[in-house]
Amino acid sequence: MATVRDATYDVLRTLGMTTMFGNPGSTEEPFLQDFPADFHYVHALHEATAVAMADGYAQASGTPAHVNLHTAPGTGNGMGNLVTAWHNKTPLIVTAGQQTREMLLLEPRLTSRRPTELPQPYVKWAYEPTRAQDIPAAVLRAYATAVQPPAGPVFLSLPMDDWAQPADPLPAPRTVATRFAPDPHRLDEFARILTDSHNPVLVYGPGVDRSASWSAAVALAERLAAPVWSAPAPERAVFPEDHPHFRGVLPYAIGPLADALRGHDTVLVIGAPVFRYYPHIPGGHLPDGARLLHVTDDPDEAARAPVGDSLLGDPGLTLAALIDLVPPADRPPPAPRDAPTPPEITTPLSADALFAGLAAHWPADGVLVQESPSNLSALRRQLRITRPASYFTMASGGLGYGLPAAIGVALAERDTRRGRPVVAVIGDGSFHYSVQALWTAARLALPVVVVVPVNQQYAILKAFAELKETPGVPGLDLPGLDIVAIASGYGCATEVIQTPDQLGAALTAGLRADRPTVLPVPISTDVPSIL
Ligand SMILES: Cc1ncc(C[n+]2csc(CCOP(=O)(O)OP(=O)(O)O)c2C)c(N)n1
Repeated sequence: MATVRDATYDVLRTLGMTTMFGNPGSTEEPFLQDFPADFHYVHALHEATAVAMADGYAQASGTPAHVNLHTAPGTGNGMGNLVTAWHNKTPLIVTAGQQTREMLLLEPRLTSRRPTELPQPYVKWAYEPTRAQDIPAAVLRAYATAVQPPAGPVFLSLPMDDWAQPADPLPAPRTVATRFAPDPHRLDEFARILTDSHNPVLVYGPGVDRSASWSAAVALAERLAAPVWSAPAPERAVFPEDHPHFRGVLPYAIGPLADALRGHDTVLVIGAPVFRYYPHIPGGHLPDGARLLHVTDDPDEAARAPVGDSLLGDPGLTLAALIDLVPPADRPPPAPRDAPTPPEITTPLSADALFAGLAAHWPADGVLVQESPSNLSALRRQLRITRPASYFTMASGGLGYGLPAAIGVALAERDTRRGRPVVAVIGDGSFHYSVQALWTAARLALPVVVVVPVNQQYAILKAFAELKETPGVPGLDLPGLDIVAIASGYGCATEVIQTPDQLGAALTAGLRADRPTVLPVPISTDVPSIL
């Protein structure tokens, strides 16, 4: 007779979810027993790593991913990257074990006390099935919830004595749509406002990349002869950054962002919140005389925008519809940006010189995953992303995402047979939050290259303290960390890099290797400004 366990694996097969990221515990063992040969268990040494690897895998493969965590403590360990998955809008099914139903009343060791509350508010749905027989259908419902807009993580708490129970007949497979079109009347209004504008500007957000609509984004910009900004602090790149219309990434503070948009009468934001700010620098949200139009597939994002008029719709479908509705503008296109200035080569290297070196040796189809807080401006200034789905970082501000996410991306590149090279740039502080991910990469023989700019400090926090005039904060320096020893301990190739040429050679070798490569690069300890 089929068990709940058999039926659940069948449902996961039907959904194409045969890769499972996790870290096992006793409450998961009855589910994981006799692990089916057609499934791949990706063993993470810590739950933060499991969640972020799954997130990277889901984003790069374009399909939801499954993470299996250990009851309350494992869910707790995974929580930081669950916050990130929520902000990243990554569809994840997170399952966690639960103690035996027969003992739950007396709360034995490893009981998750209020399992559906624990991951809140960073899941779209959290459920512990009332009956063991409901697990397979709950997985189907979890999937449908995770993939519908706005996509995001969902959570199931699964008691360990449910798996051997006899199953009900398998639930009927069903599908749901993952995009919806904008209201045509409101879209007409938006198109009319854009057509009547004298100097519109486009602000594209990660939703444009998630909906695979770079070509429509370019077509609308060219039709409107409008400059294009990336929305602030984006978790994905949104537009070819070598296109003459591209202006860069907007600053993530109220006043400076409005200053960057000065002179425009209409600001069209597609696929982003209005706006993702970080330090509080007061001012108007928009320059005087500007009107904001907002397109998002997230009703909450539409509701919390402080200014502008919103329209719900998939970014790609909305872009395609707008292109048909606006006539070509009768004005000259914006002038291209200046090329980045070649930085001076110093010892140690400046962040700009390091990233110019990286750009000089960048593989054409390379994928960049970054978590390099204070050096992000230098990285984005020197290395321009020119292809879709090739830049990933966390939307949340929570560290410990980038390194494991890069490994999830690299695994997806292998599993989809696309095989793009993956390079992570991870600050020497950020490196340590989920560092065990390196072991998984080594076990999987993934040729990820991790470049670590070493400034031996939490530089961005020093910059923030300067901006906010809060001197004397402890815990901002990082002396005495031996990245080479740590990386080799986890099974990686590793080498300290001093010059751009050395970096080029190590990058080429690392991307051809049969294991990960970690390249610490000592850089200047100057603290860049926060904006
Ligand atoms: C989980 C988590 N803990 C702490 C922080 C606070 N924080 C933000 S940036 C940062 C320092 C990052 O250091 P590093 O990666 O070396 O980058 P740098 O600022 O030096 O460029 C810290 C600790 C955070 N964002 N997330």
